[in-house]
Amino acid sequence: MTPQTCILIGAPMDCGKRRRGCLMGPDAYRTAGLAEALAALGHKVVDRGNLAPAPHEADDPAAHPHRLNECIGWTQALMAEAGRAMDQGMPVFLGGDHAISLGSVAGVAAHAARAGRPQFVLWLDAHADFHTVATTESGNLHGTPLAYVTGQPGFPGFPALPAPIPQENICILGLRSVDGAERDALQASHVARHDMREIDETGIARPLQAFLDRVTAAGGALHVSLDVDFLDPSVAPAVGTTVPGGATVREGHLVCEMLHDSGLVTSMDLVELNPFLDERGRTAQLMVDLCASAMGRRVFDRPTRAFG
Ligand code: 4U7
Ligand code: MN
Ligand code: MN
Ligand code: MN
Repeated sequence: MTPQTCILIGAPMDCGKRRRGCLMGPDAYRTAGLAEALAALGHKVVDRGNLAPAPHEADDPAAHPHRLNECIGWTQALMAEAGRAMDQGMPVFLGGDHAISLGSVAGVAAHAARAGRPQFVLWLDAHADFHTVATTESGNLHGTPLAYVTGQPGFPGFPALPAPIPQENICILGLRSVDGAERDALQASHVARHDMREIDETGIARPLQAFLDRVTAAGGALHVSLDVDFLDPSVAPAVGTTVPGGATVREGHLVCEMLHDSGLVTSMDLVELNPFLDERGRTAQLMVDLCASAMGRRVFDRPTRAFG
């Protein structure tokens, strides 16, 4: 395994939805031993502490969408930080709700474009997060980052995207809650999407390996965005948007182990953890363990890959 410089970036962003608590996420990952787990694998770990949003206009708490200006301020701060961190190592963005990815993904994509590399994104989530500010019914912007980073219109006030990500460079795994507007937009798109029914039928390794093979063939940079609700709520209860029928612990680890073996991952988000809803830290611990698998933790070395 190639040792990396892992740059932990706390993003205690809580404005992407109404239920509060994701602002405690970064400290829960620290408490669960994320830095120590990565260091034990031989990586250098730099904890940058927590970011704050760029200065922004105050939000009307009753406005739709919810806390738009604060989300824009966070997006600006995260985009800038993502570019800086990519120059120094592998950023691991510690959410915060999934609205952090408006900035983290836009920022790493801009960096990849400057380096002349195509950006790919693996989205591990029960939801598609493919609403625009115009289509979101809930007004919760944590349901919008994939539409923003692929350059869909309908994000007034957000930073212009220097490098929108081509739809065909996105793969969503774990889907089981998709709204009507998202379904229509996704079906008309080139986003690769695999719902839980398909994962039940084929296993999770097959669609993942097909995507990783495409990233390899393109020489791409790969950002992985792991939403807690990708996992089944019985094993990962600390999330506001639980949807039954999610990935098992082993499916989560297999994805992360395959990601490590691919050698493709250049940046990562851990999002939507709400420690206020956790049971004795078990969800925070599982997310740390999954991140460790993605960074090389394994039981045995494998001379040959079991799948592919
Ligand atoms: B998450 C939802 F209506 N689609 O728009 C919405 F179901 O980052 C949920 O994936 C969004 O957790 C979930 O509010 C956002 C809802
Ligand atoms: Mn650079
Ligand atoms: Mn999400
Ligand atoms: Mn989700």
